Amino acid sequence: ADNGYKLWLGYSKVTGRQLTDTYRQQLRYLIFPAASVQLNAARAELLTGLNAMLDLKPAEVKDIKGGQTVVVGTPQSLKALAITVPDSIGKEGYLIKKTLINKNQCILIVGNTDVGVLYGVFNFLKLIQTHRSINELNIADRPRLMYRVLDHWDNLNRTVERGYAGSSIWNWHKLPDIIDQRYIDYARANASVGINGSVVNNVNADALILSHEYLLKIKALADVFRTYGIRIYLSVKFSSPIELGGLKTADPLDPEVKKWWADKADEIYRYIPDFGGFLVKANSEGQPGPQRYGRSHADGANMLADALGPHHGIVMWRAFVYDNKVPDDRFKQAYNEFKPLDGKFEDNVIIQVKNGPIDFQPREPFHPLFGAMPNTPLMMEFQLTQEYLGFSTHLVYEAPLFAECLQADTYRYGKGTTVSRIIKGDFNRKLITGMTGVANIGSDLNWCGHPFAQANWYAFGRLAWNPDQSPANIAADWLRMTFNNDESFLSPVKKIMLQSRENTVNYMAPLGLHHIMGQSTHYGPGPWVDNAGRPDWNATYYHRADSVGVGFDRTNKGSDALAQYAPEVEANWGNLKSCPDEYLLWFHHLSWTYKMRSGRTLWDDVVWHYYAGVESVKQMGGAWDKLRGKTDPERFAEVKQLMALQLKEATTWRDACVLYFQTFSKMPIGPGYPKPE
Ligand code: GCW
Repeated sequence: ADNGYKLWLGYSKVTGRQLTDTYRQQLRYLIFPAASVQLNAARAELLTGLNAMLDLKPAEVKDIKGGQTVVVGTPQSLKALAITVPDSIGKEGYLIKKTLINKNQCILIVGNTDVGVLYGVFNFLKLIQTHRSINELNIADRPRLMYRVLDHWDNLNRTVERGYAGSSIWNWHKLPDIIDQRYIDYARANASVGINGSVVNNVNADALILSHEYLLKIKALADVFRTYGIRIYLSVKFSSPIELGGLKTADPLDPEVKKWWADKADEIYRYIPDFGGFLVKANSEGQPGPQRYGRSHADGANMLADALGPHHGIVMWRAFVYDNKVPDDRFKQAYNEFKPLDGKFEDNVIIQVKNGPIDFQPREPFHPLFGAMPNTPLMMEFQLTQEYLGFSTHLVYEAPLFAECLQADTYRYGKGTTVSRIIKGDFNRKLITGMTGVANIGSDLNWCGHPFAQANWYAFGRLAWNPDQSPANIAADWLRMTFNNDESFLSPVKKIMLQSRENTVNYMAPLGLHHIMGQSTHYGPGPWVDNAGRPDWNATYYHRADSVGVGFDRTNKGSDALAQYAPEVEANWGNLKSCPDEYLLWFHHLSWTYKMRSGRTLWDDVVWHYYAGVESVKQMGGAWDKLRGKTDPERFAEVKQLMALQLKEATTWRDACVLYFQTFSKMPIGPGYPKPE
């Protein structure tokens, strides 16, 4: 076993004589003229995959003779065959189709562009990896979002902020001379799910990244990524003109500052003609920004957009802003600052909004900015690295969390205005679109620390390609490609994955509790944190437990954050009769004796959820134990150990939280529950 290094591209041998034969029969000849680097990469991938899975080397031919030919390319690369590709699949889409050419049975894998072909090849390989039939094929697919980007919070000293999978995969010391095979495999994995952008450095950016020396290193990475259709982006520090350029100010309206950025952009594009653009965290958590000069986010973003615009680069400007000097509910700040700027951003600016209003908690309501800025492109920001989900020791499949947000109804243009439709630009076709995921990748042999954390990288790519896919289908594909196609393995493990996020919500922060984790590490429980240095880092700020009850009143009797949503959403979550249990304590302060839908008191329900969470981790461990022998012994043992550790930690979460909240409720832990350990 490769211990997970090959991710979902392990291309394990297809077993079963019948299946192998039907594949082999249909893949005897190959027409794949490859004049570009991307087509070459696609061709190499196809040959590697077929060889590994089927021991097959299709005979490469120039024209169709013997039938059973796979024909791969674009209308240009396949000129001699006069292939047409519909415009409807766009620049990055592909077609996989069974067809007759000169009366011969062929499988066509075609796109309008080389990168479309690359995506087509990966998806064709996926059919074989997942043991699907290729007897009848008629697949047309295209990405629904334009920018599908991974954000690495990687520092230049190779530490990774909130990274739990070793150190940074970028070896800045050895770049640009040494191209690690990891860079290539990283790019392959991304391309296989359609990710087309990578921000390689931390949003808490170092100005050094824009120095000449680093730009040469960036160029070396860009050259690798390009082969796989991936553009490189950089996080930039707003004060770079001061730190790097020696200017006195970074005021976005200052002509010298503008010129400095424009010159810098010109320099970057000299090395990297397809450079993607900048990601900016400004005026947030101590980062410099335009507000330091009395300017707005729009002033700052537009200045950078002007520098990149002539080169077709974009600015991804983050809406993750909050400030302890603003006395209002932290929940409300991003909306308050950005909503008034709707329509004021240049066309090549996209605002990156975290899925929820606070910070990647185990469960958050969708961010109120989604749907509230009709004239501004909003890019979804999800977090793949499990900062608040047990790092890389807890098994948490995040696709259900992502889908919950994407399918949430904002009601901004009537019922059915899901977050997904907002970010796809359904209501304003002129907007650029995108989704980003904070990467969970590091130098660990298995890339992501936990074998199952790879699924979060995979699922992110799939949802960025098409946000409406089902977490269950994505999990099934990932399992088949990463482990095997054995139903007796797949069905219990898929069940484990699909339940895993709710389990973790239960033992960490059920019923809408949020931000009750340990201070600064964000790992274990810390509902008692109340002297973190600023109020909005205290757990007590969020749960507001007292002798009467618990929860944050965000109705119009409290902080009124609910008013930032459409009236239907406000009414739904603001009313105790309709507010789902999952969001209850996000929006309401309720007495410990409040009668829940379950019939239990709120206190008993809190206890019930914490215990149920731990119980489900126990069950998950039991289910995994039964699968010994159904996968390689290395990963089996690794996951088994991780689950045992997760159980210990879930128990700690449960006991700490239950005992802490009990100091307020002063109510007993009901009969039937084991004593906290
Ligand atoms: O989730 C929080 C993290 C910070 C992070 C910040 C952000 C990169 O705790 O470590 O900084 O959000 O998203 O900018």
